[in-house]
Amino acid sequence: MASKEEIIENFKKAVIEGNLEEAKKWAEEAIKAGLDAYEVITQGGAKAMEVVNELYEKREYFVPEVLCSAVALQAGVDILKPHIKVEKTKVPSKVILGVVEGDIHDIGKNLVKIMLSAAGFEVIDLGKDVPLQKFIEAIKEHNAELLGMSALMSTTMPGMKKVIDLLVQEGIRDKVKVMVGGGPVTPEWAKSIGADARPKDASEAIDVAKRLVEELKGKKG
Ligand code: B12
Repeated sequence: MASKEEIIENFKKAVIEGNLEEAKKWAEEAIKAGLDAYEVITQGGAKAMEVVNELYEKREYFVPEVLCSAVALQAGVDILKPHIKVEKTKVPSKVILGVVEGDIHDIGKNLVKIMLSAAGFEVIDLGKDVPLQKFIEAIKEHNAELLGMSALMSTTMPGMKKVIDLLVQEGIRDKVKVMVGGGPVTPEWAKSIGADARPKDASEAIDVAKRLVEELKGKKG
């Protein structure tokens, strides 16, 4: 049987090459070998996307190749996700999640959804390219405690600020905690737009979500 390192490396290679069948095969091997599913996703899948990005920036890869890698990663994640184990939250809450308008990069957002759901949060996923007003409507409709927004492009990031401004305008900013994330979103920028937190990845999002909900409930008494 292949070692842990070999399995992760082979999964990573399959994602870089956009090889769907190999990605599925090595995700299954990882399960059979009893590896930590989240570690395989991050050390294999997310690391692979960093390499894909380098190849894209060097103009060795173009959008179709990047898309094949994204599809291969997603297929692997689908196999691995039922095996992710995380500690459940003591304060189950509703989270509205989505990728802001103009942006269709949803791999990161989907990972955040998988992790928060595994931790016992009720995730209402609005998907990608979400019209900004829709975030506000969903928060009101579901009476959600948390909002998570994702943006992978510098051109779409400002949408997050618009949503936070809309929350203020609607008088509901103090009813919901806001987490933002995605490659170009820095903690400084998150702070500057009035977000409550910018977890660096899907795993950190769990602890941050738990803390924010506790803060919110504490405030409500
Ligand atoms: C895969 C990919 C694609 C795929 C997306 C497939 C999909 N279903 O998502 C495809 C091929 C479709 C694509 C298209 C395009 N892409 Co693209 N893409 C990428 C790439 C290589 C990887 C992104 C990724 O999936 N990473 C892996 C995941 C796991 O990481 P992540 O998304 O960062 O998420 C983690 C954290 O950020 C965080 N997180 C993310 N969201 C959230 C939300 C919350 C609430 C929290 C708490 C945390 C959190 O947790 C996640 C998991 O741990 C990036 C490169 C990069 N550096 O990001 C370019 C990149 C984002 N793309 C880029 C571009 C330019 C495009 C296109 C315009 C190309 C074109 N000419 O058509 C289009 C845009 C289409 C659109 N309107 O959105 C640029 C953006 C540049 C900019 N302006 O900022 C990048 C940076 C590439 C580059 N170096 O130029 N792309």
